[in-house]
This record gives sequence, C-alpha cells and structure tokens, in this order.
Amino acid sequence: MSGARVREPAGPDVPNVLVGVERGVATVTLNRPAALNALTIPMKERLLAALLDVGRDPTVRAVVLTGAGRAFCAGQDLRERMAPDPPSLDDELRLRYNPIVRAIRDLPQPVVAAVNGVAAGAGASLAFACDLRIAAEGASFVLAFGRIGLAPDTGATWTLPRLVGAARAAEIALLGDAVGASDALRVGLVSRVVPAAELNAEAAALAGRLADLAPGAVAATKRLLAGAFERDLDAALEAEAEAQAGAGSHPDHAEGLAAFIEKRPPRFRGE
Ligand code: LHQ
Repeated sequence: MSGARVREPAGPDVPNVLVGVERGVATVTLNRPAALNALTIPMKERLLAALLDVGRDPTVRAVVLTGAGRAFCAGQDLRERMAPDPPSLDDELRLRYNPIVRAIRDLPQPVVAAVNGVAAGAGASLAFACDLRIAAEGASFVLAFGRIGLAPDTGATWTLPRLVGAARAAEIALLGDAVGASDALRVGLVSRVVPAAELNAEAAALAGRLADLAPGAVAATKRLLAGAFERDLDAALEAEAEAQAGAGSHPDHAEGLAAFIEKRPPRFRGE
C-alpha cells in the first residue's frame, strides 16, 4: 500500500491486527495467519481498539475488514479455551466479542468485510456484522459452533436471519455445513464474489466509492438500515424525515446540488 499510513494499536505483543489508512479507507487486517486468524484475547482487544480508533478518525470514511493469509478468521482460538482457567464463555462474549460487534455496527463509517478465505464461528459472525460482504471465490462461511457443542454467538443469531431469512438461517446455523462463495452469493450472504487475486483491489475500490460519498449521509443511511427491522412503517418514515433534516442542512447537500448543476463530481467535506 504505497503512501498508506500504517498504524498498530499500542501493546507489547505481536501486531496481530494491522491498520492501514489510505485515501479515506482504513483497512483492518486480522494478522495471525498460521492459526487462520483465530482470535485470542490480545487480538480481540486490539481489534476493538482499532475499530474505535478508526471510528474517531474524521479522515476515515470507509473501513475494510479482512484476514491475512488463506483465512478470514477461524473464530475463537480453541487452544486458548483449553488453557487452565479460561474466562467463562459468557464473560468472554460480554467483555470482548459483543463490544466488537457493537463497534462495527455503531461506527459512522460503513464496514466492508473482504472475506478472503474461511470465516468460521465467531469469524463468520464478525463478517455478518459488517455492512457489506465481498468474498473471494474460495471463501466459505462455517457456523462451526455446533461441532464443539456451542450455540452461535457474536451476533450471528441476530444478523444471519436478517441477511438470508429465517429458513436459510436455520439451515446454516443448525447444520453448520460450509457455505461456499457461490452459494453465499445466491442466498444473499455476500453481495459480490471475485477471483482471489482481485479481492483486495475490489474491496478497496468498493470502499473507495463509499469514501467518496457524503460521510454524514452515509452514516445516516447505515443507522436507518440498522434500525429497519426494529421499526414499524410510521417510525421508519419519521426516522427518515429526521435523518433528512440533518443531511439536508449539511454543506455536503449543497455541494451535491451544486455539483449536479455544474455537471462535475461532488467534493464532499464531511465534518
Ligand atoms: C486454529 C483454529 C482455531 C486455534 C484453525 N483455534 N487454532 C467460542 C468460545 C468463546 C467465546 C465466544 O464464542 C466462541 C465462538 C467461536 O468462534 S466457536 C468456533 C471456533 N472455531 C471453530 O470451531 C473452527 C475451528 N477450525 C476449523 O474447523 C478448521 O480449522 C477450518 C474449517 C476453519 C479450516 O480447516 P483447514 O483449512 O483444514 O485448516 P486446519 O484445520 O488445518 O487449520 C490450520 C491451522 O490453524 C491449524 O494449526 P496447525 O498448527 O495444526 O497447523 C489449526 O489448529 C489452526 N486453527 N482454527 N479456531
């Protein structure tokens, strides 16, 4: 990434989450490829810190979440669970996983999951929490929880039915079979599938398009869509009216109108 600022959240151990910012797009990379980016406690802490950090950065207008190596993320590091006295599962969820899901959903910027390989367990859940998913041809999603005697977590029981509907969610969550990229595209779990060699460029291009939009309008769109299944029609109409009052009074709306009349691309400033 030439010209990219590369930042790593502070900490003494290996940089297992990398953050690079280039032209308004922050790329957050899970970087523990030898273990298929399985999530350890320090890694989860770094991931949360990285997400909160990019969320506060006004120069970041879109985020890409991806994995280093051949996997997106194999979920919880199972070796860590087998160490003496691991934290209880519910503590681990409340203290570490759930805040990551909350951060992804609450970021004002849209988050694109660039699913480069297998996304298993909580790794699949993280991809489901993102606003858009683009997958490499060899990628797959595995709700592997059942195989180790656990129920889905990290938001998957909330996100998956919203993404693919109740019937498909039941198949995927209960049976735990791998859903390959083409099936994921067919059922709407991802919106694009590209050859592996093109994934990074496609994800960057997609995020770049999002980064060129008016940030306030993008944030409002994300918020409105996030609340869509919780509101009745009247509440949705009112939420749209309120969001439009905010967007319409922002200089970026005037810029968009001027750009249309002058037949030029808009230059949205955000803030
Ligand atoms: C791993 C892992 C891994 C450690 C591959 N851990 N090393 C759980 C508990 C706590 C709180 C909250 O919620 C959760 C949620 C969860 O995430 S539960 C689900 C956890 N994930 C899984 O059960 C998936 C386990 N992994 C697999 O089933 C396979 O590795 C997949 C299907 C992902 C990939 O299979 P392969 O392509 O055949 O790769 P592999 O199995 O040979 O793995 C490569 C290496 O990565 C290997 O290490 P090694 O030293 O032998 O080369 C694996 O041990 C390691 N690895 N997943 N989750």
